[in-house]
Amino acid sequence: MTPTEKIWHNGRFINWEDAKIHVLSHVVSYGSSVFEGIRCYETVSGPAIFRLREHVRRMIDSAKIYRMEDLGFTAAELAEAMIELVRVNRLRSCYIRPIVLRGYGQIGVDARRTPIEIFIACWEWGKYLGEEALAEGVDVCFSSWWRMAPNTLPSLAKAGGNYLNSQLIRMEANINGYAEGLAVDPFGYVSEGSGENIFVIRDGTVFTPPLSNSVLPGITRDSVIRLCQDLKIPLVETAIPREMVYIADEVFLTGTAAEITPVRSIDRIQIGAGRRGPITEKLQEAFFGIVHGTAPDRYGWLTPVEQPVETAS
Ligand code: PPE
Repeated sequence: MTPTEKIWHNGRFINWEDAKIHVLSHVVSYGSSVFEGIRCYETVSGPAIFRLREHVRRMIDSAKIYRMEDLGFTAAELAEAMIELVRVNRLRSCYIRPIVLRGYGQIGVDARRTPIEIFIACWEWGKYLGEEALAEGVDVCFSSWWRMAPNTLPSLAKAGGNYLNSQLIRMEANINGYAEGLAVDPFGYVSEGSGENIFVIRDGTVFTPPLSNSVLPGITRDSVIRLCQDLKIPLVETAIPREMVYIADEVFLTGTAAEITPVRSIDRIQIGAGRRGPITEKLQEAFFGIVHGTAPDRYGWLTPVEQPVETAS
């Protein structure tokens, strides 16, 4: 990761290397953080942040689930901070990572009296599952680990602690030579990847697990559902048995980092023709058209970032 100049902390910009917390901050022992991952794309008319409002909303929702009810900043202020951050770091495209955490002040599990701190960083981030992934597809496996059971760790919250489960899934997959691991939920239904939602296509219909299968309510997932509706591609949100993915015509993963990544094999079983399928390609085209500004922003998904005008000295 190449450091950028500034990180936003509780309302002001500090230097990248000064963005530090005390080792006894609540988050270090107990994983008490919620966060987001947001992409800012270089478009034909300058940098623009993808679905900023929805990401800020999900972060506030995640915080509320963990009883962080007063963040000290409104949604509009947090969104403005992110736009400003991209601007001060003079980036044309980047990944934005806001983190809300329980800081230093009280020890013990009850978190209510720890101070809440907010950091927002950004950096340039390339292709998540490898350069070739978007065109060629990736090889994935089912993990021996499952996603969290309902009433254990809430999957609708994008909380730091949930990524302990993701780490187990991702490391196992990578060690065994796969690009990513998929997990089932505690009832054996397909849930999601360690950092992506999943879509399965058969006979022209797109299937994706509903939120009750322990999935993160992905914003890319929501975008793909919207694109399917508009492209008149039938889409069904339903519980998916594991074996259904093996006999699919196409499978793809969605996420801010992974964007829309085709899957060419699962557990070494070839999916469809073993490369990106036609519906996946059509959805990619629609998605990348909007985020790169070559197609109209029909849904108001982009927030432009005005870059500072370079003045000659
Ligand atoms: N499920 C999980 C578990 C998940 O982490 C992500 C995002 C998604 C689904 C897709 O959500 P969305 O980004 O809103 O479409 N994973 C982020 C973390 C990546 C990382 O390695 O860190 C991301 O894609 O930014």
